[in-house]
Amino acid sequence: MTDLRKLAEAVDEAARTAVAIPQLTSSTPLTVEEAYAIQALSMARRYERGERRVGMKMGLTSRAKMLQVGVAEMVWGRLTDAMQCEEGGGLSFKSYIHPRAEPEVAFLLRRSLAGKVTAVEALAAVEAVAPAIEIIDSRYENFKFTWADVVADNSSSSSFFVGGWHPADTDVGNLGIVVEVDGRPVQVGSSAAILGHPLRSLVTAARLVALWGERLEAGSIVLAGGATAAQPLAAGTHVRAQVQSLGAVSFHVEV
Ligand code: 0L1
Ligand code: MG
Repeated sequence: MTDLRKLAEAVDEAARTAVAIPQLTSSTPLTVEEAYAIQALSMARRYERGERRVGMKMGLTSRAKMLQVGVAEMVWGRLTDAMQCEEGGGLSFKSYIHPRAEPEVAFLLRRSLAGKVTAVEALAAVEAVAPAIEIIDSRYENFKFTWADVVADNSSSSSFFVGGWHPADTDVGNLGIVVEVDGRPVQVGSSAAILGHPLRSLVTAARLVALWGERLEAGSIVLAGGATAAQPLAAGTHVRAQVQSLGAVSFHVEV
């Protein structure tokens, strides 16, 4: 029988020590159900170390992202307080294996959400919206994985930055987005790349977490998914994402 705890320990240790590991499925065939169980077990290790759950992220919600990693299924992962970095602050490059940054839209919930909900119900549960950058860092060698591998690895979640919050009725449906590195545009896109509208990602998030007996909690943050391909990071650079109507979010990569 597959020892899911051992596999959870392996991905957790890889994240903790920033040392890449071979894909879990290269030695152990895994179902996606087993992969989500591994994700839950690896996150339990973080909670035991004192981290607190603050939200969830949707992943692979745009075509650009699916093409970039060769996985054509949406995924979700758990966010903790330790993953949230101060907007405008620094990111320690050596704490990651091969980090990438992607521009996102973040929702702050004022009501819990779970199961099948309409876009209107989802919007009614939103307290505020903000521009965000997610830092993803696959724990697998060469950033290569299958659907099950990436799910087990908490969908590559590693850190995130959230910019200023705006009222929930701010239209986030088709906002121009530019990611700059040292002032040079490197990724350009629209929030419409996120399932046609980021709110659809929130609707999907409520449905997906319910499949695993969870809900999106009031007070939690939901990252809707990358609107462009993710940008590999280099030490010593400054990264900024400008989202039309929502403003900018930025950080520098410490050497
Ligand atoms: O947030 C994302 O869209 C990423 C999900 C996992 C795949 C990746 O590491 O790019
Ligand atoms: Mg993302």
